Amino acid sequence: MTDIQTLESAILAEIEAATDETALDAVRVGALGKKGSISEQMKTLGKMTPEERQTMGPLLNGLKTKVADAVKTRQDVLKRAGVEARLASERVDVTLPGRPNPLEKGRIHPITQVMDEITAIFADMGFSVAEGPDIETDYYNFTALNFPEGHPAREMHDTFFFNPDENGERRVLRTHTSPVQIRTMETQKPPIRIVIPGKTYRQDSDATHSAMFHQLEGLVIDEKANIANLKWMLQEFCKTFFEVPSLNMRFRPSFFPFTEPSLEVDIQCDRSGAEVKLGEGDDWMEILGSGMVHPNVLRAGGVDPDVYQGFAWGIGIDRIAMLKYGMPDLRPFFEADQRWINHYGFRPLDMPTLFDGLSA
Ligand code: 2NL
Repeated sequence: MTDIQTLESAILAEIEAATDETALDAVRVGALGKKGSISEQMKTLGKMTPEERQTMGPLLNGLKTKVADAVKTRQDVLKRAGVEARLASERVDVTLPGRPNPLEKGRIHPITQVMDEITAIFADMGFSVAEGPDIETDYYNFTALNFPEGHPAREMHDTFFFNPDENGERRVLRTHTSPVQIRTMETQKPPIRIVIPGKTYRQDSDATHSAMFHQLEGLVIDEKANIANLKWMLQEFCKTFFEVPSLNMRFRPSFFPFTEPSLEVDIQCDRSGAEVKLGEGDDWMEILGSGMVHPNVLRAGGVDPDVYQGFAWGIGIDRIAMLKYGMPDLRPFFEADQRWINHYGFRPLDMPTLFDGLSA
């Protein structure tokens, strides 16, 4: 008698103490399962006298029912508590304003847009895109590009120099993307047709110059690459990029250490109105630099100048972005002002392609 009462209060206490459904089920199995405490008691009925059995049988059955009922009641409580907890944790304020889809609200920076436009044009001409590190060695930034040691051109670039390392070598923030061309020549056999978009750094900044700016360079190397190819290709590029059907160009002799001969390229424009019009008028605007790759540069890249020749060019991205999209000031490019990017930015899914239009 007391045994059964003790067992009953022990089991009922365990049921009350169970704080989740798994714990409760363990209690149930511990009492009513095959080897549970109540089932063990049931097994003793067979060895009892008929009188004992007559009192113990109903008592144990009653206990069984009571425990089963208590488990069920506790289960309902725990289930409801679980639902309440979930409702509380997953509560949603349906009166909050909806979040705009990032694809609708986000904007592509004009620099990224212009880089994508230019790479789309050159990809169509069979070029691939190459990239390299922003931090370069003095060798890749200058020496391999035919800048003699101590030549003033090294200082002309207003280079950001790092402190010299233990070997006395000083690394630099690349002043142009040309080191990538040297690295490519070292690892790829001609013919080579690459464009290199990327960040470049020079220590001069004012209203029209930022210490970090963007350049896109191109390189073609094969056995017959020549100035006629260069001129045609740049003309096709300018017409496609500025989205004009025809465009006069002017090639002026210039100097870069890494090209010989070197040419600066102007495009026809009209500045008589409020805004500059390209492809009409009788004025000129400088747009890019180019030339035939200097034999010393080919040699530095492991290319034999007696077998191969090449041409290269470089364009300042930031400036032609301002020109194409009528942005009068360079400084907001890097100010992360939402109002500016909302005004001048591009929709993320409108990828520039030659068949859909570059700036659709
Ligand atoms: C400019 C002029 C230029 C190059 C860049 C180049 C690279 C190698 C060899 C030869 Cl590895 N040339 N690049 C050539 C001519 C001009 O850039 O005014 N850029 C904004």
